[in-house]
Amino acid sequence: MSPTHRDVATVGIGGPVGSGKTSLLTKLVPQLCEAGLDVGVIANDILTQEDANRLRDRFEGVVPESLVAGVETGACPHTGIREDPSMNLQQIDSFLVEHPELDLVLIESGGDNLAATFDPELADYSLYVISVAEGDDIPRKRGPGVVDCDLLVINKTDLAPYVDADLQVMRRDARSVRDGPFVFTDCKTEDGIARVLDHVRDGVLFA
Ligand SMILES: Nc1nc2c(ncn2[C@@H]2O[C@H](COP(=O)(O)OP(=O)(O)O)[C@@H](O)[C@H]2O)c(=O)[nH]1
Ligand SMILES: [Mg+2]
Repeated sequence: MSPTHRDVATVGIGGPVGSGKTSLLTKLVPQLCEAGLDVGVIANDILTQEDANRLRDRFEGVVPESLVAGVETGACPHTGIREDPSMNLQQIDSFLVEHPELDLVLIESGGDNLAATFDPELADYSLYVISVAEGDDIPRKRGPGVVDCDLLVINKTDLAPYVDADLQVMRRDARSVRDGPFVFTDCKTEDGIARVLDHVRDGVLFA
């Protein structure tokens, strides 16, 4: 029987616009491929292929072009990952026509608030990416994305001194609002990326 989206592991990457979701993808995907996995990537965008095109350029020689897709949600991208994930699920099915060996699909979706959560049918494991530059009070605002994701990623730690963000406060608040893990990252130096990869591997591939 031909494989369907149910046979492929999926990781959702949500978070506010500009927090570093695409940057994180560009760090994670090559390492997952290096580990021998066949990986596909979907970027949810309202009306454009902007993110998908950027990812295709970045992944040249790493991920086949036909495994990088933009899903144009035509509305708030959250709709496509939470209320009606069918476009994303269909995209995974289309990947499988040419690439039945596909192991894992990473799905990026941005939004302007803290509520972008993934339908569990679409994402087996979800990351939520915030940036220290949005203010160190973000974790304690208890947005559903921050609280409910499988792994909270607090990115751009390099910018903390320039925006008066107190990482100790963010650590304390992340601990208090979440039961699950969180990781501080700096996508420029790749600090913390290995820990994100460990969580993804444990959460999805060996679950
Ligand atoms: N200084 C710094 N800049 C970052 C970091 N991660 C991402 N950026 C920058 O932040 C901007 C938005 O990143 P992007 O990955 O496109 O965010 P997205 O909208 O969440 O996909 C880009 O200019 C990135 O180069 C980081 O850890 N540190
Ligand atoms: Mg992006």
